[in-house]
Amino acid sequence: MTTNPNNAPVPTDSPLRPEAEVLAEARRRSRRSFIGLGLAGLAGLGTWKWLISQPDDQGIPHPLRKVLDANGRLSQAYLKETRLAPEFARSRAKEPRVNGRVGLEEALDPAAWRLLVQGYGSGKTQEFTLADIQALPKVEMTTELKCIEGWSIVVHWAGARLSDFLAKYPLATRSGQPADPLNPPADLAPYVGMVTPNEKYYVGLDIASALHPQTLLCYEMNGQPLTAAHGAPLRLVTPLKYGIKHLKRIGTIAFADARPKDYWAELGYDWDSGH
Ligand SMILES: Nc1nc2c(c(=O)[nH]1)N[C@H]1C(S)=C(S)[C@@H](COP(=O)(O)O)O[C@H]1N2
Ligand SMILES: [Mo]
Repeated sequence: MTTNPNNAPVPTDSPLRPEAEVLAEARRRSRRSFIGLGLAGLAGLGTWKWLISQPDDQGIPHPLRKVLDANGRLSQAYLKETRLAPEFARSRAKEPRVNGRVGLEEALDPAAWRLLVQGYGSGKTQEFTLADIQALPKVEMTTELKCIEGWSIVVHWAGARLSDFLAKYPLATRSGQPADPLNPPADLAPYVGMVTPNEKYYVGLDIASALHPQTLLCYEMNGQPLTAAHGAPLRLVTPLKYGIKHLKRIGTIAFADARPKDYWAELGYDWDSGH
């Protein structure tokens, strides 16, 4: 591919790795994390001994193959994600480069901005102001922003947990029950999609990733309100996933039964894009 919508122009200090190579690595990484998740879940059910006694299928114990095939469904079944992205001393935080401006083409008036959330049950759209998000418990974390291009940077973020938002405003369930990540109701939406106000950049997340304690609706970066280029007034930060999922300038959040469309997945990257 010769075009690079993620980051044009390509900075000379950071050679862009060929996409095929990045893609292959992303696939290897995601396969590894599926295995980890599958083992954790099955061991929890006490089936580990049974599992390893089963005949191999291409070098992988037979039931594990099924786990790999069912990875998406499996991750939804285990909302208790025990893995956390590493956190760092705040003094290590740096200003990230601006990377990716798709969906940020027009100027935006922060006072006029509203977060639109389409309820899973009702299908109706509810509006929120930035003050509504800032009224939720403020969570700060210093985590690594990793880009699929091969660079990463430590950033201090502040915002509200998406899980706190969805506990207070129960828009992710058909019944209107709060979305509790530790005891999720059966009618919880399996997927979340987010798009910029102009709908040019969009990401999809499985609900387990959306309710993960480090998945934040962020309004501050390194102690300052987000700048327009970094996604003001509100962006997604989800440090177990690559930067491509960290949608800047959230316009609408909606819930879905199938994987929502995802900008970089359409260009061939791994839909989950975890690391
Ligand atoms: N709206 C929008 N959000 C986006 C992108 C984009 O092109 N448009 N690029 C993503 C990518 S690839 C990365 S690495 C991060 C970079 O965030 P930063 O610009 O704050 O460093 O934003 C992500 N969010
Ligand atoms: Mo990126």
